[in-house]
Amino acid sequence: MEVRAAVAVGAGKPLEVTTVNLEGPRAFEVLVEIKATGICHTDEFTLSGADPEGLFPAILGHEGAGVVVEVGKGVTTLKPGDHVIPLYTPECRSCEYCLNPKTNLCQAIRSTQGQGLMPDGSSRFTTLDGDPILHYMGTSTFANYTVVPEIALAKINPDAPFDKVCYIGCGVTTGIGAVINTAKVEIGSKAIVFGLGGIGLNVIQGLRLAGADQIVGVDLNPAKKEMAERFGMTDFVNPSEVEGDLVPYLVNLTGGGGDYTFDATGNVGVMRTALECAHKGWGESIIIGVAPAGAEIATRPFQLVTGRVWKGTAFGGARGRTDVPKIVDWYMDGKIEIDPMITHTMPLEDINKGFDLMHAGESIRSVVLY
Ligand code: NAD
Ligand code: AHE
Ligand code: ZN
Repeated sequence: MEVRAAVAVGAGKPLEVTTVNLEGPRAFEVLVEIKATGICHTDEFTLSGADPEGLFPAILGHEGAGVVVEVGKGVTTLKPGDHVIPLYTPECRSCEYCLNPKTNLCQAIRSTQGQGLMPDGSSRFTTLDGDPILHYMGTSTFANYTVVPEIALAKINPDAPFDKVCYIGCGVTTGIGAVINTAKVEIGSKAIVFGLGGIGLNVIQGLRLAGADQIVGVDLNPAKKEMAERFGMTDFVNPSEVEGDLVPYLVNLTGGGGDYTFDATGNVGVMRTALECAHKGWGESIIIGVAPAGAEIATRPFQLVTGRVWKGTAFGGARGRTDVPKIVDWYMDGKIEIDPMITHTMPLEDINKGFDLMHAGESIRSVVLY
């Protein structure tokens, strides 16, 4: 079938909105009509050329929600009409990783997914001339129809609004999950969050949910302060206004350091600061941000010898088919908020404006409505 898609044709180039061919679902695959998709900083990271796994031409997008249109042979858990959120971290429930409660990193299809291919090693997308176009993160939600493996779809409450819950496909789950699943923050904790964008705000919302007492937000953009306060931030720090080293300033502000600190910037210098302002003896620092190809983190080993812990998290440690429907229900029950964070919406034709707003620091989440 012919579908509308925003194609990433090369690193640093604007997406090209055009009509492409999409082949129907093969065995264990599902055709999904995407109704809405968020634009995450990771899409920008890959489009910029900073992603070591970035391939072109490809259809990016990994924060979508939609409806099942057709299922391939062997699909047993989904049927046409089901409402779904595509998962860039699938959940096969049978690989060594899924069977280990210590991780959410299902590896059943990771190698083909990283090559922009479906699990059988081929792509469903081609140009109208028949040239292949690659998938991205197994989801390719910057198209109004996409094909996704059955194990990479979470079935959700059919009453949930697509234009809001698409954000649970990455940002909401990553931020809240980093607090609940990865850090396992206790009531009364003190926390420091670096980067108050689409992910950091959800870390803040997760910290409030977990009962943290002090939630310090750090961002170079003062325009992020107001929204972060709305979601539970107790103290705002703009590093450009701090005289001297940021680490002792934050250690002093938290009375010894954060019990938990989070990087949601992707900047390796910030990751070091986040680790070093974690409390001596027990502070844990969680890396969420994705750093460019070739970037490395560094600190004095003494920081770890003296009890700080450095951790990372992908998709907030969530097992998508199990956890995403629950997070959708939390939204429907009013336990978490999403609507104010979706600051801009646009049709697919204007998707590049969403990237411009992100670059300008003017949006939290832009959502494309099909
Ligand atoms: P965003 O652009 O919405 O927000 C980033 C924020 O960081 C902005 O508010 C910006 O002003 C701030 N910032 C940048 N440099 C800073 C600095 N030096 N000090 C303080 N603040 C700074 O991006 P996002 O969508 O929230 O994504 C944040 C990061 O998380 C990205 O690196 C993204 O790729 C990554 N991410 C990781 C996962 C995961 O599973 N690990 C999931 C989603 C996103
Ligand atoms: N491909 C990059 C890494 C990108 C990355 O870390 N992706 C996160 C999700 S970011 C969502 O916005 C992730 O889930 N990583 C685990 C995985 O298996 O990809 C690189 O550096 O090669
Ligand atoms: Zn993302």
